Amino acid sequence: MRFQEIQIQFPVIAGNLRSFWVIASWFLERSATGRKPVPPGCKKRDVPGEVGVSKSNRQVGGGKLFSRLQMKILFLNGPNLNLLGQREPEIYGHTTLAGIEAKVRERAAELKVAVDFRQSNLEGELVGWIQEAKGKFNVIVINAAAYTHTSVALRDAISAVGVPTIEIHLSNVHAREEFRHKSLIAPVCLGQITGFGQNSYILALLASVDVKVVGKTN
Ligand code: CA2
Repeated sequence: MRFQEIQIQFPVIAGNLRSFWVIASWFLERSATGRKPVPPGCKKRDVPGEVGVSKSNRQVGGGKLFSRLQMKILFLNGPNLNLLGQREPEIYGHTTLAGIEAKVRERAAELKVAVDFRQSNLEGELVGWIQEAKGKFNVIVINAAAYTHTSVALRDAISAVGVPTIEIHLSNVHAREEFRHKSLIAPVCLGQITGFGQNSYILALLASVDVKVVGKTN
């Protein structure tokens, strides 16, 4: 190759090298972070998986970024809900808690969100799970069962961690005994879904996916 030819070829070679480097660094960033980086020439809002999630919602706890694909919802169930389907079907239906969990997981898979589903008869264990949710879950959905009406500890935990929380009930607590009308956790929750049987869980899942306003993000 003569000197003149090299001079002509150089911009072409340099251009190809630049393109190669842009593509290579996109792949490197993707494998290092496990997330899809913004493709060259695209704006951040064009990236699939970022759609529909506000900045505040992605920035939950510990500076971690969550995309819609990675959204995590913690379902907590309080005392005696492990007995569902075995007693009082006229109030709570015939479905077991495992049956409800299966329905929630099915719908969550369609919505491409991750769920964790837990039950405890112990107030302290529920408090512990709420505390640990900070930075790990975007939303908590809680059927606190009888603790709804009695537990200052649950209310304080929900208030302290600042993870958006939705209160749910299978039965319509407002149509039952007066002591069930009062919820100690309602004032620190985003909202309450009550009286739709197992659909209360599905409605809460749908509401969770659209939660955009996040209080504290530490
Ligand atoms: O309607 C709900 O989801 C409740 O949270 C259920 C609680 C009750 O204390 C709340 O007022 C409303 C009771 C959960 C106990 O579930 C049982 C299931 C089968 C048999 C006995 C209790």
